[in-house]
Amino acid sequence: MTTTELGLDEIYALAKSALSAAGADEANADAVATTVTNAERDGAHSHGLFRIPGYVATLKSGKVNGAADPKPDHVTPVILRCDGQNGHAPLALSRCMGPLAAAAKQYGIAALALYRSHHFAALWPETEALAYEGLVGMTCVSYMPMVAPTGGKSALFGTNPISFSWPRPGGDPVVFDMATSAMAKGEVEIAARDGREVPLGTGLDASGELTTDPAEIAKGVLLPFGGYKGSALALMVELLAGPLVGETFSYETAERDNKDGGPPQSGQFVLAFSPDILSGRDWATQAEKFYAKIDGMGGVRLPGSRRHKNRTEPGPRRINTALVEKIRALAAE
Ligand code: NDP
Ligand code: PYC
Repeated sequence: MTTTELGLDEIYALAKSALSAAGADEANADAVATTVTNAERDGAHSHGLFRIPGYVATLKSGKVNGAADPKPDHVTPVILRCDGQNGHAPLALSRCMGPLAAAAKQYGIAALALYRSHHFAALWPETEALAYEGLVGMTCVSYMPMVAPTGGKSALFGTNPISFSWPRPGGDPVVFDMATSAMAKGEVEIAARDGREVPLGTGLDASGELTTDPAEIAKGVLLPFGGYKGSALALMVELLAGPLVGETFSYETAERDNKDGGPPQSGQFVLAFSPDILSGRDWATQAEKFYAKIDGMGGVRLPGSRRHKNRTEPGPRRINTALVEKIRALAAE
């Protein structure tokens, strides 16, 4: 793969210019470009610049409102609902996380229901934002059908990621962020682009047979991770990010989508809780002892630590050259 070196400021400017050229206003272009830049900063390439052509497609097709002005609405002191106004999710989320954290700090627990929103990113920005406020965070989002429930051979679930974060006073949180499919669709697409095989068990080809060829999986379906256990978690995400927040199941999402290749209208559920209020003891010291045990085991690492290490790298990031050229062309339109 040929790559081009770009600094984080160049990544941000490139992403923002393509979004602006497609009609996003300053606030929306800034929010999406920031999310994309932070993904590249952390080495989360499948949800960085790789997503810009899809974001742009939704602006051009008119599916997404590039001038959305979403604001959280307190339904109760601890329940926030936010109408995403059919914008891309990053602006709504950046405006909701502060009020959600404030409610959880005051009352011990708070939840956000985001609807009429278009999520195309990783989920750790949401849970990490809560953890840096000293809160435990959880979130999930559904998508469009790509994953066969265990026992089936046709797609019903989205890749339905779940993220969880735990705060570490004075340090980076412990955070996992994972698709409930054996592999995120973005990772499968990048493997296909780069000519790499994927592990057996990732997905089925169009005839329902296991394959390691990501291009064949694209014609078939992904499988849940961990068999029926991952399938149950994917089902949970369908419910939490669908009916619970006033949105659709992935199959319903796909039925109304215009198939422009970018993120569909969908829902997101975010939960924040305060260990200070819930625990009644020194939860942070207790958790640190647990992490020390994990670190002492050898060969084991905490989830999130790879990204946090990447984050400290000051230099430019290496981006697929064809992708850079494609986004430059979009920015020039
Ligand atoms: P990965 O399988 O790469 O990683 C999942 C989690 O496991 C990460 O938190 C990762 O931490 C951790 N991890 C990986 N390897 C180890 C290890 N050896 N030891 C301990 N922890 C480990 O992620 P996925 O491919 O499942 O998902 C990639 C991204 O795709 C996610 O950010 C997800 O939100 C996004 N996504 C978004 C969707 C959407 O609809 N918006 C849909 C599906 C996925 P670390 O990061 O430190 O490696
Ligand atoms: O990687 O599965 C994925 C994905 C879907 C939507 C955004 N990312």
